[in-house]
Amino acid sequence: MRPDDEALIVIDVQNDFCPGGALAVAEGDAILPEVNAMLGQYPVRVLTQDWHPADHTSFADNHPGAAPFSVTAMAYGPQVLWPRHCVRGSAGAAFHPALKTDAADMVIRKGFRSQIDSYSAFFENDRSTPTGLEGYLRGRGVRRLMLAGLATDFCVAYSALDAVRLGFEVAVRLGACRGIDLDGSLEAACDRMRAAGILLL
Ligand code: VGL
Ligand code: ZN
Repeated sequence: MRPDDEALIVIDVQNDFCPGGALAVAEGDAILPEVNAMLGQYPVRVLTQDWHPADHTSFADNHPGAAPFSVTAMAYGPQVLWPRHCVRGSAGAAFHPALKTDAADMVIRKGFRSQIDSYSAFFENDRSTPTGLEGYLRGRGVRRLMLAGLATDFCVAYSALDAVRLGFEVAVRLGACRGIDLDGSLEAACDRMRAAGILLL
């Protein structure tokens, strides 16, 4: 077992991000054996779940004429318009059936406000509205984080970057992550994480 002050954060291992899902990440389900093994090794285990209302503004089909994967300007900055995914309560929003969810201490849902997306497990995309995860981790005495999940270049990277900004020591297990890679976003995200002092393993 890892030291008491370490937490594993498993990002968005949901059906819609796995092959066959609405926003499938290539080989998204290939990370399951490693993620499940890691869930047995950390004293604090958190799962995140992308959880959108049907009228969420990150869905391209809520913007007449907009193409999926195009970028629009929101009050809080640029926002990619995604195919409709992870609608709360839908089969696509459920965790992948092979994920060992019983091992989790905490499940945090994000992206539940219609007007703002939330890639990060810590803050919504305005980078200031908290999800509450920081308080949970500090309350349990956590100082170091290991991240894994989907997608490397969006929810994993945003979570990792927010976590270092909050003062946590952060590592990402790249073998237990897969990326979307929109216009080179995977390499850009890895560069930003490295520059921020995040250990990419
Ligand atoms: C994600 C795009 C939209 C992710 C979530 O989990 O990386 N990406 N919503
Ligand atoms: Zn989403």
